[in-house]
Amino acid sequence: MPPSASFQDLIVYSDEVRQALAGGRPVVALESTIITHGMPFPRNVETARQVEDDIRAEGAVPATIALMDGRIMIGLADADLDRLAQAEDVMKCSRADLTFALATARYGATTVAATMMAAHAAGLKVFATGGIGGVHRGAETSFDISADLDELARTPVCVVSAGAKALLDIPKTLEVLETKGVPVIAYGTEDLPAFWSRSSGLKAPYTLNSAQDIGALLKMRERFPGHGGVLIANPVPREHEIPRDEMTGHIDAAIRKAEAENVRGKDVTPFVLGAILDLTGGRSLETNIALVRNNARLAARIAAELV
Ligand code: PSU
Ligand code: MN
Repeated sequence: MPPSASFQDLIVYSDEVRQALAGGRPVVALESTIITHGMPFPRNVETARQVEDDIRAEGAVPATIALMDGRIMIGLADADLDRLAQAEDVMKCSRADLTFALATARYGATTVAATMMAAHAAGLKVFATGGIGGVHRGAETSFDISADLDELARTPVCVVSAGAKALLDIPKTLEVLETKGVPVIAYGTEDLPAFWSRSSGLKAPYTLNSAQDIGALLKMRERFPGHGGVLIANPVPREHEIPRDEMTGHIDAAIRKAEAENVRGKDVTPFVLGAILDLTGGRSLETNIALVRNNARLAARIAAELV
């Protein structure tokens, strides 16, 4: 995706991010759909600020990405973060929605896919999130496969996640990632993490045990023209995990509720996350916050390897 001059004109950097890039300091991209569609107010905005501070504490600079007034914001000022977290009608923007939101000057929260596009255009190489989208259960009839997977295949950004959200079909998600040439690396474990749980029950394709080793892999990828992204799966800290056998029932119930209410397309992930929040009595939110913070800290250390 060679960015055109006019596309670059749409990018607005925060002062903090502009100075970091000019000074060759590490920067970590952050998505905004997790703020607007993944967590309830006011925990969403509190978490967004906390995650930014976690990145600063590791010596890197956070760049929360969102679409506002026809511009691609790379780093949000405090007031803009507040506006986004509370605004009604924020669009959930994946690749298909990005230009629509910009052309109509709507508020747009970027998913993993759209955040990767924006991060790459802005010169950022490392991005921290919670869990990526993937192949939904029943995709063989619904065809519901997240655009995050295609973006990982085409856009050279390292995405630090806690794995694929356990509400997905994780074996099929892994198959698609392999087909599309995306390396999947578990951090410090042989098991593939499953978002709220430290293990999906599947072995991870690869394991690396340090930010330095991940940095070396990314530098190797850069030597190959047309290489795409890399997915890091970082298990949630043990004290915050909800074990897999405990999550299974909640996930099944949430998916049944989505089917009963005929939820479709891009509404599925936010709906199921909300239902799981209710079913776990709010515990899934605490786990979600802990894993995002954990991913942000690792992403900052990886970004430091690349400057
Ligand atoms: N992880 C979270 N909460 C979220 C998401 C991920 O902890 O809200 C969002 C991400 O933005 C991801 C999106 O890209 O859900 C996937 O949506 P879909 O399945 O519609 O592609
Ligand atoms: Mn989908």
